[in-house]
Amino acid sequence: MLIKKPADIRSSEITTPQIYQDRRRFFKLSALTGAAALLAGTATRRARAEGEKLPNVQPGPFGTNEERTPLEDVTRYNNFYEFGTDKSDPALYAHTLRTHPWTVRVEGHCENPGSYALEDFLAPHALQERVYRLRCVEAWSMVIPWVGIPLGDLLKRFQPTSNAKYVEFVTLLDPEQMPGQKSPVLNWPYREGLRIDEAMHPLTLFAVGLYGEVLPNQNGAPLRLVVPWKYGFKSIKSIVAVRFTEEQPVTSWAQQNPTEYGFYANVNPAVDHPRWSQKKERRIGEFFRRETLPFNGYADQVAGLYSGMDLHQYF
Ligand SMILES: Nc1nc2c(c(=O)[nH]1)N[C@H]1C(S)=C(S)[C@@H](COP(=O)(O)O)O[C@H]1N2
Ligand SMILES: [Mo]
Repeated sequence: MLIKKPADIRSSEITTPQIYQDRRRFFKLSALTGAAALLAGTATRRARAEGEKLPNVQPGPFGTNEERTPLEDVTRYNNFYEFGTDKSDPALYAHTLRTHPWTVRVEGHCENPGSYALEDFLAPHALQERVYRLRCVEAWSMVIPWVGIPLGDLLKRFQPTSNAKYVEFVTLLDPEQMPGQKSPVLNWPYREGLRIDEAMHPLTLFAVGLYGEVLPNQNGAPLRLVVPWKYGFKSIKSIVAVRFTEEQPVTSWAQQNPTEYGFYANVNPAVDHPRWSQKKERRIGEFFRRETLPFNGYADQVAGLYSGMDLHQYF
């Protein structure tokens, strides 16, 4: 028997017509608006392809004016273990990922759970550009102009209840599209999580593009998280589920090696990784190493989230 995988099914197919109507009303959509209209060609609902220009992107807050990492490096030096563990693997192999149609499941403690076609999930938010530093736990960094939507604005529409203390994110599980999942380097699917206040913080972004264009597959198309004050592994790619939870979610790297990777993973030059220092980093494309800044340079915005916490214990 041939069974469609969730990723192949549009929300209009999985829900009854009545529920679908209600959902359209919930999203106040008479036609595609906002991000959805920009991601799809408005008239046709055809998905914009990888690398296509995203129109009407407005500059957003919190940007850095540091020199941007060239597009070639942003798209050819990646961590995306679903396509291999070498930095060059994702650019070579991520083309097997089908990013359209794409469904996002919203689950757990919220008033509006359900499976949403990506277009409906993103509508009606406007797209912003945010130039953020991304600091990998392996002590390299980049400056990337993301295009996306503040995660908090998006999550509010699903009305998390007071039991929602954390948000869990899950990557697609499909070893045919993601051949790296055939080897047990991680406990698939890749999972990440944030405390609800971290998820709602205005710096936290759901990205759908970079350099003004639709997100390349190797960078986590069609939807990836960007949390610029945390090590890169928190910024989970190709997300298919968002779950509001009461308990702290189990996250892939913390599960794989709890002594080396913590749940919080805030960039912190004062807390070394057990196998290397975190005091400095190599900005991709530069020769001399730079000092790593607390919270990756976003301390003014986010240090308050952790006041009173021992960041050596909660690393
Ligand atoms: N699903 C998934 N998300 C992931 C990863 C991964 O292997 N799988 N790698 C993480 C790590 S370690 C980093 S540093 C960033 C890299 O993002 P970039 O390749 O867009 O620079 O993605 C993060 N998100
Ligand atoms: Mo990373």
